[in-house]
Amino acid sequence: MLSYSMLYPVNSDRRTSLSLDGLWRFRLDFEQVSGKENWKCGIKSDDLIPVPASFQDFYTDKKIREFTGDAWYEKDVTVPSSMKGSDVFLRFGAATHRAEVYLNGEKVGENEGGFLPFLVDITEHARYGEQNKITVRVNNELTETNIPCGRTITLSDGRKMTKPYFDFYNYSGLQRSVYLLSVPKRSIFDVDLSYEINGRDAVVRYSIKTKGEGDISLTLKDEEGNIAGLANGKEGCLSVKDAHLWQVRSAYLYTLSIEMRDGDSLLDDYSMEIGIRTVEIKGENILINGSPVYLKGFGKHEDSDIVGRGFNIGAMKRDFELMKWIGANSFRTSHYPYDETIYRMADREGFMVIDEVPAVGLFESLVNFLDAGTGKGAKSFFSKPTTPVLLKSHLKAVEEMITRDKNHPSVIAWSLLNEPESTDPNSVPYFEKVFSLAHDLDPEKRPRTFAMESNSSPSRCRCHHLSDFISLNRYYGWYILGGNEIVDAEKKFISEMEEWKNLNLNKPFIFTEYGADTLSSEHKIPSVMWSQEYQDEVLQMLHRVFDSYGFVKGEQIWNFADFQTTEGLMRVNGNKKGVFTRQRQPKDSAFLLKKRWESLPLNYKA
Ligand code: CKX
Repeated sequence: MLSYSMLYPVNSDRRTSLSLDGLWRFRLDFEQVSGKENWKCGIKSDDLIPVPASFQDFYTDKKIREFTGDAWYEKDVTVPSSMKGSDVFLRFGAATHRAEVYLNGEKVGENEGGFLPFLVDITEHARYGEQNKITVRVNNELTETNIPCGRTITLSDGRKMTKPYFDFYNYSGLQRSVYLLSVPKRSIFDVDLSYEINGRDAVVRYSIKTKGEGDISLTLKDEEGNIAGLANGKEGCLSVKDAHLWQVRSAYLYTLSIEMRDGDSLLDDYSMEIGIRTVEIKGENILINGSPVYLKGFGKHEDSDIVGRGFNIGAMKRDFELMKWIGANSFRTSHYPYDETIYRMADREGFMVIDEVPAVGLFESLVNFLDAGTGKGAKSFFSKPTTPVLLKSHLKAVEEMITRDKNHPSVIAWSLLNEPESTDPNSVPYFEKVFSLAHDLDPEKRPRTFAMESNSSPSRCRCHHLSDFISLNRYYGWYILGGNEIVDAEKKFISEMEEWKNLNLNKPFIFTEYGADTLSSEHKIPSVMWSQEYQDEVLQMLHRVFDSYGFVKGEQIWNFADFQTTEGLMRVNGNKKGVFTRQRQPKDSAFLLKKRWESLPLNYKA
């Protein structure tokens, strides 16, 4: 169990969540002098930077953009004296990839893992009613012992540089919101929920973990504010008559309010929106509320101009509007869990989310998109002396992701790795541990999967038996036999699909990636690779194959929008497989997909 509560920060009668977003002082430790100069007591900088944001794209100096090492952030904050007597925390939504936190020069916490929240307990360290100096050292080096994987080299001029084993830019910094929280000493710590639908009625099973003892009561209210269920005690059921179910693209959210009391006195109160729905896999079908669904949508990134991977609430809103316009109903949080606001929006808009842990780059290659796309380059990633340390970080991220996201109705599945080297015999015990932890932690026992690249073929992949549904990332017509050879790409694709079919897995398949790099500036008849006409041709070819296999129960194109990557010969200022540009305007393929997705019913191929 985690040492701190992952509950989303809220304000209530007994809880205060103060946002510390805004401008922080900022300094990069180019000369690695922060220790000698004692920056933990003060970074001595006038440079102000926005939080949340990645630091890279604000500056005009390439040495800053490509900086690898320690980035220091600092802010002076008054901790209100009204917080005295409560437990007081600093909550970081994400510090990429590791952080040390100091309060008034004293180390108060640290964390490794750049895409999930962590809390630092400052109850005994804060000066109440006075200004406190928060100083954070954020390190963005990549290693093979933390996810996502990569390595860090040193250039001839002494500067460090990251070499990701993944295809997105190594944006870093304080990329999500920071809060100052006060939580009662005896408090609600965690909430587990699961659902059962019986005809028109539903049962919400719950289990509440608390810190300290107290009497628990629960009230469930519908969207009109009417009481839909009441219960007492730490564990039990709420019976809901005539339940409004959370449905795909037609969400219904109840508000669950939890109170913890000691006699008449209110110790803690916490409210959250929940959706009543079930998720299960039956044979080749994915069922939501017992009915088969077909997934249409995207692999995405948190990526936008200027703020990089920093949570961008405007881009988020635009993305949901575009996903609705195009007829999508789902997305995968490739390749890391996203900001919590995005799941809250998905809950409200009725999108299905495949939630992915940041386990990407578990395949040693600096051009992983080429090696993985074509089936070359596998070594023995899970047989290294460092593998046990990597596994520990991976399990930690799985625990944090599931604890954080388990109560979102939008989350219908866990993706536990992206394009790992599942051909290595040692991948099997590694995967078994990851898959079994996810099962143990999820009160709803949602389906688990991992996204497989071309090396993970029907005959070579050793781990697909662990997946509840099979997720394929396939690039026929792009990395494999692109351009004029597309006719052979289709044949090769069909022959792989026939191999899968012959395995009789009796599981649903989803294409979690497919597509082609496309420049929004390029049009050409007849088509050439990189032109918009070619992107359409590839999609038409792939859709033909998807449509001819009944067990294919979803398609999530790569990618929603063009995104930033490490620079290189194969990347024109980023990966251009977006259906939308990075500025969120449509390429031609957006209209092709809109026509297709609006015509495919939710229960397509049921
Ligand atoms: N899949 C064959 C992982 C994504 C990449 C995508 C690409 C690869 C392809 C692997 O993170 O961006 O190359 O476009």
